[in-house]
Amino acid sequence: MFTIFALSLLTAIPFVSSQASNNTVLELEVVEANFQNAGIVPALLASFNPGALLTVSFAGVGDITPGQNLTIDQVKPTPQIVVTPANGSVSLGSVFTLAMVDAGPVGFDESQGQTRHWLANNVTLDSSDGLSFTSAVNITDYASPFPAAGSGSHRYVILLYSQPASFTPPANLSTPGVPVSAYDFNSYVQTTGLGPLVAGNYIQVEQGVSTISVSATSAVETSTLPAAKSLTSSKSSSTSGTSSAPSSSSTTSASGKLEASVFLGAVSLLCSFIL
Ligand SMILES: *[C@@H]1O[C@H](CO)[C@@H](O)[C@H](O)[C@H]1NC(C)=O
Ligand SMILES: *[C@@H]1O[C@H](CO)[C@@H](O)[C@H](O)[C@H]1NC(C)=O
Ligand SMILES: *[C@@H]1O[C@H](CO)[C@@H](O)[C@H](O)[C@H]1NC(C)=O
Ligand SMILES: *[C@@H]1O[C@H](CO)[C@@H](O)[C@H](O)[C@H]1NC(C)=O
Ligand SMILES: *[C@@H]1O[C@H](CO)[C@@H](O)[C@H](O)[C@H]1NC(C)=O
Ligand SMILES: CC(=O)N[C@H]1CO[C@H](CO)[C@@H](O)[C@@H]1O
Repeated sequence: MFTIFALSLLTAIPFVSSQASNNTVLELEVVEANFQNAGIVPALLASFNPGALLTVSFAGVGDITPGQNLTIDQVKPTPQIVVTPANGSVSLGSVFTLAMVDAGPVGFDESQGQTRHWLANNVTLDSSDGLSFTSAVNITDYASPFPAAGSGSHRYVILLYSQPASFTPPANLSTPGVPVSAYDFNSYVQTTGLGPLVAGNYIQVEQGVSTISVSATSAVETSTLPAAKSLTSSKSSSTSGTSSAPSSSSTTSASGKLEASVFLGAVSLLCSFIL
């Protein structure tokens, strides 16, 4: 048993070094799997196939993992956001709309829309592909999450859309300083002509003890994602036993990322041991 495992690790060695420089592909798959797992797809987004990673960083917290649970204090500062294309073929564009919406807890009835916590048009990129708001139209300034106590773990989804030249905002969302309110996010995207969706990420914030019941959650198994599997693509036997793609609702991405690095760490450790 161990021999087979060790042999499969040996065959995986050539893939390990290339993986180190291509974490973006695996990280994108982790984001996509978490969007599925948390029901963001299909409840908020019909589909989610981003060409880039949206790295969201809060002062005092650092880069978040998709779906990370944060406190209301941790999310008070406006986050810094950086966009990383999956590969050299992805063209990001130059003008964007950034939106953050409260999509409620998993299973929330979104038929009445979502709460607008941040909406900026004419966002651009700085020389490091960080979002720049210098010439942005800040429709709704970043309003830090503050979900009602006992209302469950809310999903705050941050999305970056390409903003075409034909973009036309609705009259009541066309000037800066519109306060937080509910709106039909998908209708906004469709009627204004935004798209495609470039990148996205999300956080979870909860206050108090939830008085609602949410559907059962299961962790995203990072090692089952295609980019992680390509690490071990030359062995087919040992992956077949693991559960396939993520199943239903919610998130454990912090551990997902951890699993990935633990997995890679274990591979390199064993490799150095074997060699
Ligand atoms: C680049 O990344 C995009 C988005 O993940 C993917 O659709 C495309 O196939 C990739 N292209 C290449 C050449 O790897
Ligand atoms: C828009 O808001 C950002 C903070 O999110 C701020 O840095 C920027 O100066 C604002 N842009 C304009 C044009 O007011
Ligand atoms: C926003 O950008 C568009 C071009 O994409 C431009 O036509 C428009 O004037 C800009 N709005 C402001 C307020 O700068
Ligand atoms: C903007 O107007 C539409 C109707 O045209 C309304 O449904 C929507 O709630 C309004 N949004 C805001 C933010 O006032
Ligand atoms: C985040 O909080 C939710 C609800 O409290 C919980 O179900 C989930 O396991 C937490 N996720 C992580 C990654 O800690
Ligand atoms: C081996 C491989 O796929 N390398 C890619 C890693 O990602 C960069 C972009 O970040 C690509 O340019 C490489 O081709």
